[in-house]
Amino acid sequence: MRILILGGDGYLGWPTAMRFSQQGHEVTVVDNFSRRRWHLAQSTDSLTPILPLEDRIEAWEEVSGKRVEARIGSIEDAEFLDEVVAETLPETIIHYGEQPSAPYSMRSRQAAVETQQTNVIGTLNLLFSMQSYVPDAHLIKLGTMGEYGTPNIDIEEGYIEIEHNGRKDTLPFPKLPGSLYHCSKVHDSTNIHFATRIWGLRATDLNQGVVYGIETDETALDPRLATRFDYDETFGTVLNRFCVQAVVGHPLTVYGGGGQTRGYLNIRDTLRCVELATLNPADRGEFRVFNQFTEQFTVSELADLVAEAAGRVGFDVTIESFPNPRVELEQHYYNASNQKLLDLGLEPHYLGEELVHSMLKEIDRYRERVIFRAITPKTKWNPGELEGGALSVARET
Ligand code: NAD
Ligand code: USQ
Repeated sequence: MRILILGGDGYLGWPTAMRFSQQGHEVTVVDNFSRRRWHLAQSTDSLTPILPLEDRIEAWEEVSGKRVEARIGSIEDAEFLDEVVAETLPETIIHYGEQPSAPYSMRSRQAAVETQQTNVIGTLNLLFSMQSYVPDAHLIKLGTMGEYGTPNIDIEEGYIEIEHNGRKDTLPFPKLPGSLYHCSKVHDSTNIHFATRIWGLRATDLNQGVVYGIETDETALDPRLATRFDYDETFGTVLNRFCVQAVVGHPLTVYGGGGQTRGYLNIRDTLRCVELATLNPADRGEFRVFNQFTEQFTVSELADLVAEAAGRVGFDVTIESFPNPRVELEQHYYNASNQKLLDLGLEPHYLGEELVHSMLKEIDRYRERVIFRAITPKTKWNPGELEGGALSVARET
């Protein structure tokens, strides 16, 4: 199959490219290296040393005998994207190519605008390129569980049957995004749904939970194939951060009460879910939504799990409650459905001590690279609380 992976230099995109290439698919990746630039701008870096894309591709060819093609440019650039799509004629497009951090989107007006410009306009451009050149291709778009927020009812997979004033309909599940990044994903979903209804495109929105993990089958083949692994307050996700904190002796940074519940999954399961969606495409005109996570945890449960597992292998771990920099519920109902990917054959890698131990071992190899000052939470959701008051939000911080 011809597969185009947008954001193929990223945490999830690079391992996905290797996986599909390993299976014999024709893979082209697109990236504009914005994620690398955002780190450079804030003087942070991936814990794992990552090679430049071309070097990764060469190393992969050497190890596997398979070639991944790369096109460098932004998906916000319509001319560039049209050219890539028209030349590669993908049957499946896997779209990871967005600004993925909630804190980044909340740090300033400029960062919020950049996030929505990158994400919403990039995806809108893609829909036009698909309509023009590959209307039959299957779009697999990485969305987020955070589109739904934390409503006081069970969360369904994309749609809910509603009865109102004696009439019934099945409608998109209500959205309560918790950051301007999460809002961009809601806007994307609306635009993609529109393109399936009006133009007859086919799409799967993977509403993914928080991903953790440092290794996949392919990255483990050679250190040169490592994917990025971030632990800083902007780009690191919570379990990856806790594991790094445990290794370097930083208190585990539980925000507020720690009762915030989210869906989580291992990076290996991300790859399998994307593969299952690829092998079982949506129909023409269908906007299919899968909730892509395997387990639910509170932040405190994750901290306890990491502290206990790390303690057993000799790390001295403390847990600290930090004033919550975000505006979010710290105690709430959370019960989300995730049946559809299980029905397609997903066999989850559940989080347990063994998995945490393997992460700690890998992280320990790179402990000298950890930048301590990048760990403490700084980005606040409420502008009024920022130093200098609301006016300071209008400027880049
Ligand atoms: P990432 O930042 O590592 O990967 C995204 C890649 O896209 C980066 O390499 C970046 O340079 C590239 N990119 C961004 N804007 C681009 C543009 N305009 N043109 C071309 N390339 C562009 O992030 P990730 O963690 O791999 O996440 C991938 C996707 O999955 C994102 O859409 C994210 O919102 C979503 N997601 C991630 C998680 C998670 O926990 N990592 C969870 C749920 C959803
Ligand atoms: N949290 C802490 N301590 C930390 C970091 C986070 O307590 O050191 C808490 C946060 O307050 C939040 C929860 O952990 O309640 C998850 O935070 P996160 O930073 O791990 O995840 P989030 O900001 O939600 O974003 C991540 C990815 C994003 C993806 C999203 C899936 O960066 O790309 O969309 O997870 S979801 O959470 O389901 O929306």
